[in-house]
Amino acid sequence: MQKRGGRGPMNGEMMCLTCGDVYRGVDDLDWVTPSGEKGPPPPVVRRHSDRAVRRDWVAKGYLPHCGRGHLMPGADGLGNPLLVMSLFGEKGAGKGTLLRGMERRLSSGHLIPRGISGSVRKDQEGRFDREYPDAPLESTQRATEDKPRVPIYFDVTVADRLPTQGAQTNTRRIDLAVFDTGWEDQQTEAGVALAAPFIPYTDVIVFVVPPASLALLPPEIMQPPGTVELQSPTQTERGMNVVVSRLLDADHTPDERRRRATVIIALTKCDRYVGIDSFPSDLLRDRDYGPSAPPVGSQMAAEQAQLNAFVRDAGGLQLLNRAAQINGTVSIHAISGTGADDPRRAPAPVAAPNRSLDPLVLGLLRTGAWPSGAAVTA
Ligand SMILES: Nc1nc2c(ncn2[C@@H]2O[C@H](COP(=O)(O)OP(=O)(O)OP(=O)(O)O)[C@@H](O)[C@H]2O)c(=O)[nH]1
Ligand SMILES: [Mg+2]
Ligand SMILES: [Zn+2]
Repeated sequence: MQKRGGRGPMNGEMMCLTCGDVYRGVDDLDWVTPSGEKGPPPPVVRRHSDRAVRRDWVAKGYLPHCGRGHLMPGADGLGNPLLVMSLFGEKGAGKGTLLRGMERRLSSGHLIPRGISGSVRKDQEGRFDREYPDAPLESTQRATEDKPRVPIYFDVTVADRLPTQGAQTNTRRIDLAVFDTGWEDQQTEAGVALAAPFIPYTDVIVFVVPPASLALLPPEIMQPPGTVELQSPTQTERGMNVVVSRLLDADHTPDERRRRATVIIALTKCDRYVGIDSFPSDLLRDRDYGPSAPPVGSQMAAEQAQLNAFVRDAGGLQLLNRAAQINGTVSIHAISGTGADDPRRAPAPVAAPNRSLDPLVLGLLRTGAWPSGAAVTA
């Protein structure tokens, strides 16, 4: 979790996560409204009378941009902590539907009983509606070195206690930046540094692994009749290798990596596993976020042994080992019902779309941004 903006090489510096350019402070960024009107950097409040100036500035809706015009985090110039989440995975793996599922459930208040709320940042709503409509998703546009990926920003608010605890709650605001990478970002190791400078600065690394990436599953589950899956186990592993080597090459000590990144394998399209004995069928039900449910961290921890065995049996040991090279710990999550085999149809009836919140929730938990998540049993 980063104090403000992308973490630069020196304290207090900000990096544009899209192009990698580093800035010394908010005064060095370009502040521009969504309609293109340029303005001053956020005014500092020293005296009472400065408050009105600041209110006017906020009302204008200036957004920070790097010198190349890439949108940067921190809409209100207040320097909320930044959580960066990146989804990696092959074409058609289910990244977009996972992100859409997360957004729908976050913004409709699924996590409010646990003290978390949020939605796509105001200026991102139009873009999000275009790229992630309720209709079948288009394949996400590939990023290139000339046109690197700009993340989608969310506003997230986290309370330090559960609403049921009665006592006064303090809330903190977090800027969430999500990179939906598209498979292209991982094509070559040389290209990846240019097209995806954000990789080493990612707090929550999500490898999206669909059935077609798991070689020992029955063929009709990897690829049900009538579907065309573009993923393959070797290609998935290759993509993961590129991301992992980029992380290991980056200028972090192993200790920094351990402290920083939450590494997740998100198994997608798990509704296909409904008849497989070794798949824990409990995970095909929505996660319980109700006030009397066990702490979410304990729920997730309790699922790991079975999921680990399932992934091994299904031929995914290499993927587990590779992901574990980042910092020794991988958390596996089962997501189903965010889409359907035939995208024109409704998702499978046996499905747990609210598990698309898992990467965000685990990321908040691991960074310590969500104190109430770990400690509290309601
Ligand atoms: N059965 C099933 N299919 C799903 C699920 N989630 C997604 N799909 C299907 O998987 C296909 C690809 O989903 P996307 O989310 O567009 O995949 P992507 O990783 O964003 O792909 P690119 O943008 O091309 O990189 C679509 O046809 C979805 O309907 C699921 O939970 N279950
Ligand atoms: Mg996509
Ligand atoms: Zn930039």
